[in-house]
Amino acid sequence: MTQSAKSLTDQVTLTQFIIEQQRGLPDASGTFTLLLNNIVTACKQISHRVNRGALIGVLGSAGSENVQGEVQKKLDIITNDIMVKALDWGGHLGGMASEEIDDPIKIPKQYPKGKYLVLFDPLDGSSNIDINLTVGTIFSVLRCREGVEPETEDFLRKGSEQVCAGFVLYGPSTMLVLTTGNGVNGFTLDQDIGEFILTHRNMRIPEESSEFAINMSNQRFWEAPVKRYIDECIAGQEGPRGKNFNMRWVASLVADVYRILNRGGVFLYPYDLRDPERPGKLRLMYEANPMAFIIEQAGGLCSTGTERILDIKPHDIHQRVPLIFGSKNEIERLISYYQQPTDN
Ligand code: AFP
Repeated sequence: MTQSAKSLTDQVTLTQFIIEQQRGLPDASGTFTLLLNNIVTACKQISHRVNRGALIGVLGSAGSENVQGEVQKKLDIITNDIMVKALDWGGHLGGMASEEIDDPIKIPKQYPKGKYLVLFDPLDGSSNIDINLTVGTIFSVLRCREGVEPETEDFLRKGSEQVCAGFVLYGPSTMLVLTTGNGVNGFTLDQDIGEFILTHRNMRIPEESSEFAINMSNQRFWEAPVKRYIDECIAGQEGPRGKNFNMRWVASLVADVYRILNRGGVFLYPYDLRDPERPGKLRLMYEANPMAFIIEQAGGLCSTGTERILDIKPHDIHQRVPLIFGSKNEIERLISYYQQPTDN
């Protein structure tokens, strides 16, 4: 057998990986594997649409706003429908919640209900879609009380209760990054055979780094700890950190998270004083919680600056939070700045 033929037969598919992981669990019934399979099928369909772009007329605005008051892209609506249609019939879910939809989505009466809840952002970073930058789907899985019709309250659970979180990145290649609470693994979609293949086993975020990601245009609204941290980075070798830093900002959370998982760094979308009523930009249930689960499982830290993201008790399914995460040593430093008295 040639070397390349041998390595092809050694490839581990996502399904094989999940089944092998679940085999070790005494209560595993296979339901979770089937649920994940449906999520992945939806993401493959989304990958196809995103990839075809202008050729199939899916780019541009839909002329509507979502529950957050944000302009919806056609693909926001299409990808939301794909997720719902792929998941509602399977019998694995008690209900779903989408960043694009006001209230939780009920399972149609004709289908059986199951023991999980799924929350998703069907197309994160969608304002980048028309300029052909990386976008993604983010999802979070919680357990559902069996035999109940879940209400909004049933979704309002701390991130630490998630049983699985993941995201699919539609970039130069389509990648799935996944955790079930036992480390983080990355899979690349082999378009020829339509399977996700394990390519990045046990991803770990380097503890040290010298790269930061923040939307600098908000600088004048930042609180003192963030100003101090970024000022010190920018001061470089001559400043208190004694080394030069680099900056990156894709404005697509999935892409920024993926970079940090691979080469370290920090991401900051902190609380800012633009609108004191608005606690942050990113959404707890659809963005912060799943990413926090992944980041912590890869050895990083994820916080609001004053509280661990996974410990937040949600009060609203669409609530926003400040979000700070990345390499452990850098995030610990920034959290320590929040703990010191400041002038504002
Ligand atoms: P969109 O989905 O509206 O493009 O927002 C993307 C996002 O929620 C997240 O993916 C980015 O990290 C962040 O917003 C970018 O925010 P700015 O537009 O303020 O840079």
